[in-house]
Amino acid sequence: MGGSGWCFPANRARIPSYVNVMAATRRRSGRRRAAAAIARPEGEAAPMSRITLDVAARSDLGRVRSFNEDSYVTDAERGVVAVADGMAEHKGAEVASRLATATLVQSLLAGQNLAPRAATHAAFAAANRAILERARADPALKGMGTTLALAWFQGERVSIAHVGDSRVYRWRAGRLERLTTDHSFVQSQLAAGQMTSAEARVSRSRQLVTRVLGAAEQMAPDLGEHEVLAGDVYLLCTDGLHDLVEDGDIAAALEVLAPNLDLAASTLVAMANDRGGRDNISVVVVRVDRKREPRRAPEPEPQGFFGWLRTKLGA
Ligand SMILES: [Mn+2]
Repeated sequence: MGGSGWCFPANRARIPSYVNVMAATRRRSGRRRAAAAIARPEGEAAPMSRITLDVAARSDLGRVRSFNEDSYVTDAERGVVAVADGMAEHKGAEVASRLATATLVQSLLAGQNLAPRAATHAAFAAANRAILERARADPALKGMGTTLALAWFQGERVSIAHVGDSRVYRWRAGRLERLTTDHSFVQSQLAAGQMTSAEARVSRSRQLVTRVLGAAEQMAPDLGEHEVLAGDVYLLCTDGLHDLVEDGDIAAALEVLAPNLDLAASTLVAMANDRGGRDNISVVVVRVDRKREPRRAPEPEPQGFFGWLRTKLGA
């Protein structure tokens, strides 16, 4: 891991001051730390959860917009984190993104006895349905929609699913990897060789999303399953971040700031604002650690003369 070895508990144990700083940070911020809940199909033995998740999140208006239409949800206890970026023909963008994240979590919890893939599919379908139904009930909200990106940690696996151009990145061993492919016009142009990445970065069509929840009766997410390793950092973000902050800068920020997730999250937001803050900026960062072994109870102090004698004799 080179200079980033501090992610591993073995190294961390040698830097007690760091542990104390982290504990203090955690108390101040109320950041959630929890063992990832394990949802397995019935009959399948649940492995011991050996990992813990640290989660921090920020959602920021940016410097141009008047409303924040992004939403996020973090449930470290159950291993669920998600971001959503709402959009609307008239109004309701923030309604769509909030409905999506809330329905997603509810549905995942209801589907705990399903396999992760099926549960994730059902949860995205439920979110899509909830948005369509709300729009039908309130014509002012007609045409609202949202992106949705999910990371669902189950023991040593994570399910990644998304619709739209909100992204999930994984930072592992000094390397940043994008785990999602944008459903966007620019991405389709890139894939078809119609556009270079330099052109894509400045294209006026960067905001065009080609798949959103709330646009059609059927809206399936892209799904992926990945192994989770201690030391991994996952970043979920809306385009307010990745449109303005390049992957190299995201990687650098995570490399340096992963030990302090709150600082990592607020720094990423600050970087996007420094580059113009053209859109709402939402980030969720999740660090995976190995669960610490419970400390053994200290040996009782030797009592009385015989106890004293035993310490002298080294028995
Ligand atoms: Mn956006």
